[in-house]
Amino acid sequence: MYQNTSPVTFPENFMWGGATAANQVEGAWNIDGKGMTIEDCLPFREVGYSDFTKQFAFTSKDLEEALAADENANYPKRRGIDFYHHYREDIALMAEMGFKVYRMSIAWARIYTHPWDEKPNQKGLDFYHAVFQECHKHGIEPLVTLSHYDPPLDIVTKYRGWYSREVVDLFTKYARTCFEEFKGEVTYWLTFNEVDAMLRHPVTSGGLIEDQFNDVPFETAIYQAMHHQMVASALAVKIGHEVDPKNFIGCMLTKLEFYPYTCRPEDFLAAQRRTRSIYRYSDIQAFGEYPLFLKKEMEKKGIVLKTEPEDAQILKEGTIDFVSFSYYMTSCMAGNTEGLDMAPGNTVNGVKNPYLPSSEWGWQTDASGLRASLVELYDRYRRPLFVAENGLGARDKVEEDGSIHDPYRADYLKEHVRAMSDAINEDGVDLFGYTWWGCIDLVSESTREMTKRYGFIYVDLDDYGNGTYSRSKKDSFDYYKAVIESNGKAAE
Ligand code: BGP
Repeated sequence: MYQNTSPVTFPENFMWGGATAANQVEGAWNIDGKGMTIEDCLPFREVGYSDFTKQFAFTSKDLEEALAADENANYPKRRGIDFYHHYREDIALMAEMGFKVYRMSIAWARIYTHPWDEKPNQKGLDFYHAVFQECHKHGIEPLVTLSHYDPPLDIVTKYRGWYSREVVDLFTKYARTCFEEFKGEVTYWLTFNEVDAMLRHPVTSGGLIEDQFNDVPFETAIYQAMHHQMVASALAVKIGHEVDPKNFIGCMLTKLEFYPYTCRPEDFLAAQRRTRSIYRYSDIQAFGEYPLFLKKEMEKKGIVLKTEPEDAQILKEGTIDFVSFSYYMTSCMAGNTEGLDMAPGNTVNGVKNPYLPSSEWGWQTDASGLRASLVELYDRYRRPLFVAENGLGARDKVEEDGSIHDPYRADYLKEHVRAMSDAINEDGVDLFGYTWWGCIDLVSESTREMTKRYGFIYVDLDDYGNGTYSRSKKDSFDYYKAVIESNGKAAE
């Protein structure tokens, strides 16, 4: 258990809240003009969690099957938790916990049925207006991610995902529509969720299906697609600032903390190398240019990017205002991993740390790692920080009277709140908000299951779509409420 080293206190206007993503909650995948996304095509697979490559494997054949599937086929993202029809109730529950901020994402394919359409889909715009108005009614500030893993399917089939330069224009058109349309309703924005993730799962982040790339090495296609996202992100930041100078726009990276497995120098170097690799793309978003170590990495791999003469200027002009990140766990790195136990994460493996507990899904929970991450990020970027995701996926048991006792979730929260407080008060980190991931149960990104639950709010739905979709409060609901009410003090 993380022991705080000074009293738990937070700045007066600290933004407490929770986070979700459109593709994991909305459902309503094919109504009111929503176009299909790649997420709608990901089937539920009974392959467990330890080998994420099996979960993320996706071929053109899988796509064909998805397109031919009837309504009995199990594509969990198509139903989500039906937030589309429950958002009023859900936001009211968030308000009851005292949320100051709700991090959510907009589904590009709901705003443009086809990304090349000239006009946006009015029903999609109406839906998000209604959601934002509902938030404001309760005094909740929306924090909106423009792209949280759900490239429109048209992008995949017509352009081979973000590999094609045309997608930059389509995305910036969509971004402009959002900034203009929701001006005054949204001021906190993120461009791409876990911006580094395309290197780990190119399908959901970039819409890249490996077997469609016979003319170019797949790795090159990934780096090329990343370049396009960087240009698109910078352009979106610029447009956002032009449309409303009040807009405060951040990047979002997967903050993974890696410890050296032993004090062997080669283990330290392995950990340092791995840690540095997570900054490849947020460095571009923060500093406006490719870091030298990324250029070297591409050079070594023989990757030559296709760029446009204006790209360098675009990257320079579109740097972000704040840095947000997801943080779940830490793991270890070793110079030589032979014979060592590996610990699974959602999409990242490392050597298992013998000093840390693991969640039921094998993620090694570690509040000290959050404190370390905050320090590292602040020292690197000198920008305000925001914890956009943090949480514990666990199996919950519903008692006969309907109650759900989840002390493990409250404990996880308590420790991480303590660690944030120390980072602010002792380490001098500028942190202005925290959104618990999956504040309401939702479909897992890596395994597409409902069994792994993050929420303070329980949703009656299983991995196969059985259930009433009804919402109920877990014990942790009251605990988070107390934490927010006391501005963190309840975690002391
Ligand atoms: C992050 C993603 C989220 C979310 C979370 C938990 O990587 O940004 O979308 O799902 O991880 O992961 P999982 O759902 O696989 O448990």
